[in-house]
Amino acid sequence: MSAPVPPAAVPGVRATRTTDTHCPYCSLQCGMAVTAGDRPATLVPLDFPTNRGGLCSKGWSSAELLDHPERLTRPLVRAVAGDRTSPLVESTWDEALDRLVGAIRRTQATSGNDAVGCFGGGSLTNEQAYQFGKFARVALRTSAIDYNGRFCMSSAAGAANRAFGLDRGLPFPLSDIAEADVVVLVGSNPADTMPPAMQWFDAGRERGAQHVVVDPRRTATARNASLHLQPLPGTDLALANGLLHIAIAEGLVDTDYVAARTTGFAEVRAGVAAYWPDRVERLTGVPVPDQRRTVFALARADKAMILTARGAEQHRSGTDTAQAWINLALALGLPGRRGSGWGTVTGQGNGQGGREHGQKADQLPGYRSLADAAARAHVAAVWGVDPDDLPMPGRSAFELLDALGTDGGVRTLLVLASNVAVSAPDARRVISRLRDLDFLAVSDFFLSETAELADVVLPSAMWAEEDGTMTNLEGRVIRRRKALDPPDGVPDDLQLLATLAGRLGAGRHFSGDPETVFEELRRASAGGAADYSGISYRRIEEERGVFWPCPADDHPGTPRLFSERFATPDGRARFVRVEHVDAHERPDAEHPYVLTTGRVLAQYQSGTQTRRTRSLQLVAPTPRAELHPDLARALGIAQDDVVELTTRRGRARFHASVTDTIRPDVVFVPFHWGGGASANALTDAGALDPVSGMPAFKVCAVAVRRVSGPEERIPPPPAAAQPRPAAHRVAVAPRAHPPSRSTPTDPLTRRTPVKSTPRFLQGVFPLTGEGLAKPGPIDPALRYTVPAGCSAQALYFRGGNSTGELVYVLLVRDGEPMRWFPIGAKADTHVPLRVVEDLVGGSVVELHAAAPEGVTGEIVVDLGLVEV
Ligand SMILES: Nc1nc2c(c(=O)[nH]1)N[C@H]1C(S)=C(S)[C@@H](COP(=O)(O)OP(=O)(O)OC[C@H]3O[C@@H](n4cnc5c(=O)[nH]c(N)nc54)[C@H](O)[C@@H]3O)O[C@H]1N2
Ligand SMILES: Nc1nc2c(c(=O)[nH]1)N[C@H]1C(S)=C(S)[C@@H](COP(=O)(O)OP(=O)(O)OC[C@H]3O[C@@H](n4cnc5c(=O)[nH]c(N)nc54)[C@H](O)[C@@H]3O)O[C@H]1N2
Ligand code: SF4
Ligand SMILES: [Mo]
Repeated sequence: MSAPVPPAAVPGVRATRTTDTHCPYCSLQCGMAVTAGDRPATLVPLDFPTNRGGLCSKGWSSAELLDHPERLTRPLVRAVAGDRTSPLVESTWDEALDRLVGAIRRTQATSGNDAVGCFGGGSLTNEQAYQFGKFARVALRTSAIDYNGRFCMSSAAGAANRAFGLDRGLPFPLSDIAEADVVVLVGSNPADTMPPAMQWFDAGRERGAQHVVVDPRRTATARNASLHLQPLPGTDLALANGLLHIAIAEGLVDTDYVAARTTGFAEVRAGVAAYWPDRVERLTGVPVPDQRRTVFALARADKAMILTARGAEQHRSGTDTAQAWINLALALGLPGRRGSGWGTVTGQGNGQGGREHGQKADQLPGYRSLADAAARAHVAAVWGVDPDDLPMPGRSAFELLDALGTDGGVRTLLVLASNVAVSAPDARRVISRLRDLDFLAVSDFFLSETAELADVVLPSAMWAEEDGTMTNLEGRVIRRRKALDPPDGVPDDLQLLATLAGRLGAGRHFSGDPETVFEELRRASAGGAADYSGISYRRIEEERGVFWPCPADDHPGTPRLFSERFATPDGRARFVRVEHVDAHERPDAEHPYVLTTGRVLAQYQSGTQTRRTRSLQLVAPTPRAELHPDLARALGIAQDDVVELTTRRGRARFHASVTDTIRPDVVFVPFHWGGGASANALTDAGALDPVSGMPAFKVCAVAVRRVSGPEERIPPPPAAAQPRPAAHRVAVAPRAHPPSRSTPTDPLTRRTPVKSTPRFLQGVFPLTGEGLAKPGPIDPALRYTVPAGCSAQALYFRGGNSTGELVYVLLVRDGEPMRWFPIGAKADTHVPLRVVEDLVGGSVVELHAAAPEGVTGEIVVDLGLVEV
């Protein structure tokens, strides 16, 4: 679906081309149209069924990185081969690949095939992930391959496989959320992690739906909900068992459904008998009346859903926790009913497809098991190899990383699309393991913290420069389309693997052409749980994505699963009895608080990309630790002070963000930074989930101390990781009219090629109150006029209040207040704004404030807008 625009009449001006594709970042895979040609690429959102014309600030700014000055365009090797203290220098492809292939051969000759390992990622396309799994088993003949999804989706996947016989994150389209009368979100913060998805929740609430959010923080998602349960991290399993206890006691169980569609209820019923409400309140901190309201809401609703995400799942009992919520959903008869059920909100762009086609240590394509003889025979036949030559399952991600450089562990490692030096638990231990390797090769488009440690760094094409398929959070297989060429000579990961396989003597088994590889993936997945055999590039084009399983060309695909039967041998879903266990690390005198980690809106994952995105850096420039005002007061910490967090693994520093949205006994930090502010310098890898291998990212014991005032700088990560502003670009194209809302059937109306420019109204200003009912302009600088012919959208508002009183900031359009933002005494606020609200050309936007009469202090404001 590319629309070449005819060359302009002006001599010397080449054609531009607009291509429909999807955002590179999260699993929502928002549709966007990228225009490229004789000028820097620009983008506009598309009206795709998941985002319906919305994008978050990460999506809007994603094209900024395509020609970022720090983009890697040539391979890097060590100036002195074998000496990782010598600098990385540019080399030819021949030199870089010679060194990598030489290392692979040496390692395998001296230490065996399994001493060469592969580590992949959920941002790779299906074709790349599939080819990486095949590359490990066929070209390297190693069992050592796993990927970063182990840190992400593995617990939910383990539970879904156990309960339903199938792991597809959402067993229904996203739009079903709008139909549900009750939605319970457990450890999920889509208002920050998938903002455009909020329109489905908003639509539900507008119809009167009730939403319950279970999160130790009152997040932007929780603030919109009708009920917020604020448990201690790591106690979600006890809460779910407690809710089921109440459901049984109150006669709310759907006994017909349980009898007809499930097995194992008696055992679970006996198990939850011990989770009486008072005990659950003691374990979790969730008051009994709130427990009861939640169960009654779920049970009485016509349509009800339970969605879990990383907050519930990234624990050493993450699989059992997801199962506990599935047990509750089953007892209430929800899965398989339209507009109802349990689902997990997949995270990475291809977090779904990436976990289906063989990047996992124990897996073959189509979600087949590597240990299963029939599966080995099927896949080996497609690959044209002997099934006996396929290795057996290897170690899970952290186990693989923790054995690097040891006897019996991997000695030469190839990393594609993961930055484990920042994102793996106990990251400093992982960094030291990476240093123990004989040889490390990393493919990335920037010099990530992991790439900095490598012997060879291989540049890769970026999302808009490659073709392939992705599978979004709904299980919808979609097309990533190439909108422009990569920098000269830079391959995508599919081509890289094909080239490497050729050098290893296995070239005949591999192709660098995405559609050829997809055709093979179809055959390899045929008959498997994730069956793609009926899906083709053509069908994806024509049908705007196809939901798997799709076992035949004439099969319509499966938007909704389980309506008739579950994917287990007997067709019934399985209840599994699960028990609460205390977090492996309990607070004590030395480490008295609970640390949890997660995400902020304007940064993505290990930050390699978003920390380099200028407009996002302005929004979330520094890593901040959230602390409750009571805790801050007790420790003498003020807003923005530098604080040091210490756990049994290590220390890291953050600016304090004092906010009453968090439990007083919990500290939250984002994991998007490395160096001195590495959240994963603090987390523990000592307790992995026994089923999924998931580390306990979401809970450990921590001590907090004030280091200095806000002026102190946090020790920066190494120089190469520092974001540098992108070169300023001038749009050559004439400004087109702004995108307007269009119907879902009309994807073309949003394709106008325009440039999007971030705009900010921000700064620190003195404030003198004249009464809460008497707002006034804060400062003349906080005024912005949308240029004629353009439109703007407000993306977020952040504000901080140094006074001891509640103040309001108002977003004013043409003299009329549009939105009020309350900011508590000495508190701050962060409000994502609906990205779909358009401000038309000529509108004047201002920020005003109101404070009680006579109150003085300072106010920090930051309004992010995007102008298109
Ligand atoms: N802006 C942004 N968006 C992203 C990403 C990103 O890095 N940045 N990453 C993408 C990826 S890969 C993923 S996996 C998703 C993750 O998406 P989410 O799961 O929504 O994100 P998190 O912030 O990891 O965790 C969600 C919430 O869990 C809460 N939480 C912490 N501990 C507990 C607990 O023990 N119990 C409960 N009930 N809640 C707890 C946190 O306070 C947090 O608000 O986001 C995707 N989208
Ligand atoms: N403390 C804590 N740690 C966590 C989490 C948490 O909540 N708390 N969440 C975990 C979760 S859910 C996840 S998903 C992981 C993610 O952690 P990572 O695996 O580190 O994921 P990314 O940061 O997306 O890393 C991707 C890297 O690959 C590059 N890249 C992206 N796309 C491509 C591509 O197509 N090809 C190539 N060659 N390179 C590419 C990027 O530039 C980046 O450097 O972090 C986990 N770590
Ligand atoms: S929610 Fe944001 S990051 Fe996720 S796909 Fe959409 S625009 Fe990209
Ligand atoms: Mo993730």
